[in-house]
Amino acid sequence: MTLRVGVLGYRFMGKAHANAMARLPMFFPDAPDVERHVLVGRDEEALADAADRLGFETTSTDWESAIDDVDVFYNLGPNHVHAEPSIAALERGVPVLSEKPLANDLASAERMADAAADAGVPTATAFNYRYVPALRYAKNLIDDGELGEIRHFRGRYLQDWLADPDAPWSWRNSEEMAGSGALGDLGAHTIDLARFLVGNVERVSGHCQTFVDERPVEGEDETRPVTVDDAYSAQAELEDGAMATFEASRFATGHKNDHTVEVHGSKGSLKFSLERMNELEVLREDSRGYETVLVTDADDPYVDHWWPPGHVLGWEHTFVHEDYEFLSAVESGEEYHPNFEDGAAVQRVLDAIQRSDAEAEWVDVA
Ligand code: SOE
Repeated sequence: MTLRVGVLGYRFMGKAHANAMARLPMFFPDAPDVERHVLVGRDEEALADAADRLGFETTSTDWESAIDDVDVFYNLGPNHVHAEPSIAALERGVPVLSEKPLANDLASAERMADAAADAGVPTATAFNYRYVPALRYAKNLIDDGELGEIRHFRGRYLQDWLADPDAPWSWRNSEEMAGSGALGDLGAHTIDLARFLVGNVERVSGHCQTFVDERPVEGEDETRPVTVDDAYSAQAELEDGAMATFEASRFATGHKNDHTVEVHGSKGSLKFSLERMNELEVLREDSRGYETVLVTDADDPYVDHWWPPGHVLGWEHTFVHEDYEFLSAVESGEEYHPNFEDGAAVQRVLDAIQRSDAEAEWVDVA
């Protein structure tokens, strides 16, 4: 059976997922047969061009009719567009992948998770960094007890694309549309990795900061207010008593897409950097220092689908792994993680950090 996929959104994430689907037949021969069936958007001319470039059969400017014509729906729109089309698709029994964060506010995320539970079909929240082979390898080390009792998780996601005050306004600067800034855009990834590698976040103390409070509108002679954070930091307690620190910024000059994770346990530690995404620094019990493991051996996660040892992978491969696993779950009907409940769990932490910042005190995660 061919899975007809409908995709809402055709810019950055549209290209990442269309590329991933195109790679499946060549590198994952046991993946479901997938047709990039309909591309959904508003601008008919831009949509037609995108459909041609991204390999879609048809286009539609009406998501409600599109979801009646597909076997899987990918919602890659801005955060405030995640809830309504995804819930409508789920009510029709159509599995949904939503880009992260799950929504622009907690209530919408909870409605999406409830709709997913009611529908009983696979859902995905697109936390693609779970699919970095080195982070899968890290999870296996932790789950096998190689690090002992986990005491610390430290996650940091630094970018600098808004350090220029003249960088134009976008939906990512709007609380109404995005829900938050660096916190939800970048922090959602790091908080999900904390859940993936160590455990749930139980309470937080957070700080959100906006450095530039209005930005020029591209092509217009006007500015719009920035109503979200440009950066955040938080300290947290994870289940089983581990301590966590989280940080993200869009103003970290010199850092382009610098996502780092460190975990310290009673028997060992590990360090990961997205800028060296094929490597994991590992400190094992009784060793004098960290060793650099190049996670590209044939028996390392996903590597056997690609190239011989040392022929490194890139950022886009995480989407291939993610779409392979999700679309395989859609075909088999098996449960998939990270799903909408995982997305809602991250949204509860985002909400708690915003409440803590507003109340200037520690806050339990709902
Ligand atoms: C923000 O610049 C961004 O594109 C995020 O939205 C993505 O989730 C992240 O993977 C890369 O940076």
